[in-house]
Formats: sequence, C-alpha cells, structure tokens
Amino acid sequence: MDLDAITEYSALHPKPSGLILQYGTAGFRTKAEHLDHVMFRMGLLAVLRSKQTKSTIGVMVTASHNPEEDNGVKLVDPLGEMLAPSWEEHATCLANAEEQDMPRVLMDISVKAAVNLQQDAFIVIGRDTRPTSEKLSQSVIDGVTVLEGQFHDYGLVTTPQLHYMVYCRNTSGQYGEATLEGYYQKLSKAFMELTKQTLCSQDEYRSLKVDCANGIGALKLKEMEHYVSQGLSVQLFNDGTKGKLNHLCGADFVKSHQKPPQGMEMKSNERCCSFDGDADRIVYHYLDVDGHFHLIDGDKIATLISSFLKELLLEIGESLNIGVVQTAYANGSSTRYLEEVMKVPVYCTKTGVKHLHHKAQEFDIGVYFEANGHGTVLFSKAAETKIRQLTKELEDEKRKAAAKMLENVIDLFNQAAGDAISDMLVIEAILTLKDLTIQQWDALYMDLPNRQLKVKVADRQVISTTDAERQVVTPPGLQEAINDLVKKYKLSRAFVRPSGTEDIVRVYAEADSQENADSLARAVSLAVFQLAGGVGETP
Ligand code: 16G
Ligand code: MG
Repeated sequence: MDLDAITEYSALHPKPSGLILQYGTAGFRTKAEHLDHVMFRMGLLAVLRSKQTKSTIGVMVTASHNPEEDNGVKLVDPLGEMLAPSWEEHATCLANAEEQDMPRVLMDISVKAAVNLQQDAFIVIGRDTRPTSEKLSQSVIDGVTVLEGQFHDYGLVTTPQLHYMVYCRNTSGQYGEATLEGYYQKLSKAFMELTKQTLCSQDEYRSLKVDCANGIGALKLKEMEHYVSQGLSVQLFNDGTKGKLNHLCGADFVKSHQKPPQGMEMKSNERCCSFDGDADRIVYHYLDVDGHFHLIDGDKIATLISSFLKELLLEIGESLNIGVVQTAYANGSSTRYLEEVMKVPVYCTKTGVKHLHHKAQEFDIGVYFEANGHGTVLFSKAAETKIRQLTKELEDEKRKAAAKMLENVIDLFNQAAGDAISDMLVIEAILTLKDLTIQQWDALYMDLPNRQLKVKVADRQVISTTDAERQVVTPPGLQEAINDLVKKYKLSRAFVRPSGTEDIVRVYAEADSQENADSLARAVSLAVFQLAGGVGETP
C-alpha cells in the first residue's frame, strides 16, 4: 500500500472533523454534502474486500427512498449479498477515522482481515439518478484507483441490477451475462416463456401502470420495455422528467401513507404499482369502483407467489420444502393466511433485507418479502439442479410443464437481491397464468387495519429489542406498558424499534378497526416518549 499516495488523495476528499456516521441497515445514508469522504473511503475498502474474497465487489451509490437531497453508499458482497457484518464494522471505523488516522486504520483493517495485498482487485460501480450521485461515484473511483484496483463503472443502474452484475461476474457467467443487455435478455426470456403457456389473452390483463418514484426505475423500464412488449405493456408515471425523486410518490410513500402516488392517473380497478427510488421495492395498488384506495403490499405479494409455487410443486410431486420469511411488520392477517390456509411455514426475522435473505437460504425454496415491498425468492442449488433435471427427464406432459414453469421462475427472480422489475414480471406472469384480476388477488385475505408512527427521542439506542424486534428489552417497563395497551383492543399487536435509517423510533400497531389501530399506535408512542426519553412535542 502506498500510504503517501493515500494520504495525498484523501486530502482531496477530506472528512469534516467530528462527523460520525454508521454503516447501517442499508449502508451509509445521510445528506449528500456529508458523503464525499465516505465515498472515497468505501472505494478503498471495496478494494480490500475484493482482495480478501478474491472476487468482484460492488459499490452502489444511492439513498433508495430517501429525499433527493440525501445520498448513500453500500458495498455488495461476492454473491450479490449485503456486506458481511464484520466488514460493516470495518466500514464504520474507516468512515469515522479522522483525516490523519485514516491510512493507519486502513492498514489495521487489512491486517485484521488478513488481506493479501498482492492479490488483484476488481470493483463494479453503479449509481442512481440523484443529482449528486455522479460526482460521489467519481469519489468512489478515486478510492479504488489509489489502491490500484481495477473497476468497471456501470453508470446509471438500479440497485438490483448492480447486485446482478456482481453475482454474474463471480459465477463465471453461469448466472447470466454481466451486462444490462444480459439482464434484460435473461429476464424477458424467462417472462415470455412463462406467459406463453397461458390460454388467456385478454388485453386488459396485460397493461400495467407503473409509478417510478421519479427515479432510476423509469430509465431502466424504458430500456427493457421492448423486450417484453409482446407480453406486457407498461405505462410509466413519475418518470423523472418533471417531479422530484420520491416526493409524494414511490413505493415508500404509497405504503407508509396508504395513499395513491401523485402524478399518476388511476381509473377504477386498473392495476397499478409503485417502485422506490432505486427500484428494489415494489407495491401494487388500485382504486375500487367507489374510489377507495387498496394497497397490495409485500405480504400479499409473498402470498401470491408462494401459493403459485406451492401449486407447481404439488403438480411435479417433488418434496421440495418451501418457507416464507417475514418481519414484525407483516400484517397479522397475512401470517395467519399463510400458516392456516396455505399451510406454509412462516418465519420472522429482524428488519433489513440481509436478515430475511439469510433465513430464506435455509429452504429449498425461500420466499422472503418485507411488508414494504422488498423481497425475492431464493432457490437452493440442489432445488435448482433437481428442477432443471426434471424438465429434461419427466415424460408426463403436465408434470413436465410445471417443472418448466418452475425453471422459468428461477430465471425470472433476481436471486441476488429483491428487485422491483423482476418481481413485477413474476407477478404479472402469475396473474396472467391464473387469470386473476387485481381485486381477486387483493381478496385473498383482508389486511388488519394498522398504523405506523415515528417518535423522536434523545438517543434511540436506549431501545433494545429481542424476538425479531417484537419485544422490547430496554428501557425497563416499556414492554409491560405496551402489553397493557395491547390488551385493551381486539386482534391487536404492537411493537417498537429504533430505526436503522433515521434518527427516530418506529411504532407499529394493528387492531380490529382503523380507529383502534390509530389509537393504539398513539398510546404506544406516548409510552415510548415517556419511558425512552422523548424530545420535542409530546405525541
Ligand atoms: C432499509 C432496508 C430495508 C428496511 C429498511 C428499514 C435494505 C436493502 N434495506 O431500507 O430492508 O426495511 O431499511 O428502515 O436492507 P428502518 O430501520 O428505518 O425502519
Ligand atoms: Mg430501495
């Protein structure tokens, strides 16, 4: 390592002294103007991680659904996964080292992690459409270059597309070709093959309105449109030509406000969906004939997908196990429906994709979705091999067709990460194949009314939780208070957790009516405020 060169270049990306940031649930995320030094240092760190794993590592510059003024960065591990926990710590240390200490901290990391500095390094870089992203990704490149890493800059891509590139490059092309063309080809081929098996071809099923959150999803859907145009016509809204990124639109807005996005013309019973700012989340929605808004969130997406997969598994008659992974935010009705009606085992993990992803890897087929619309389906290597073998060997026509469909589903899901584009194509294919309208899908079960609130406290870390965030451990007395409040309502449930992305505590409540869910959420917020050091206005 040329420490002099590092010091010299680092001075061009100086750290504002005293600024402390943490590599959180989805990497570093804050106001864009505070991130230049973090980007440079993540370029350095990516090179060390690449040398250590002897693999290509990804660096994505995005702040997902955050406001346009924010930005962020996360590293993508060799199989398209989120960065390993021990390296999250290294990332935090490196980002927070004061200017003069930085080269030493970098050396320490390489010693601790036993990095062979002679090894080659290769980094792939991507960015979203934020006005600050281009310059910040240039700072990542500066970091990579100063440590003599090789790189490829994919420029504007969705977060899942960058995960896909990393996965392809580390599996010598077996998963797909590491280009945008390769991504579009792979997904569209699987989509067209899957849907061509259907007899129904009513046109109205094949058109979909997409709210792109004024983000990267719009650009990439435009590029992809013609690959799938024979099977699906998408109409794009909030494509970034007028509105502000994530402002009053996008998956996060629609889910948290339970309202239609602005800037989208919705007629009654039309199928609509919303992406978030970096296109790794998707939720569906529609207006009914009375003009009421209906949200179809990640839980209902997981239900649709797992019931489809379960039917196909029954058809081919193989004992491959399937499991659904959710978080505490999953609507109680969805969990009940999956367990009691569909007889599928359901597991709960902490919030954050890496936790769900990890759990889902325990099954032959692991379906994971957060209620906010982030998710995918993972097939174990053994399950994939078995299915591909069956499509070749089976003689029974019906069983063979089912195995073929499963094979298309494997190719259609982005198994490296939750992906709005890939999820959208899977959902559209299932709705077409099963001849389901959006209302019929919505009617699978009725969501319990729920409410999410935020509470400001002096230090959100005073709240610690257990049991996949469903129970509070500290501060003392808070869980008891929540228990007492929950007892006052029917079909009720509530939990609180410190946010991993904002300086607040999140409160979730559900109950038999919206009024009760609201009132429970308010009462729990007050308990948090009183017992966990609330600041500002009393909720
Ligand atoms: C991040 C996570 C998302 C999680 C959310 C929770 C990834 C890629 N994204 O966006 O999975 O639901 O944070 O935010 O892991 P919160 O901690 O502020 O509630
Ligand atoms: Mg996102």
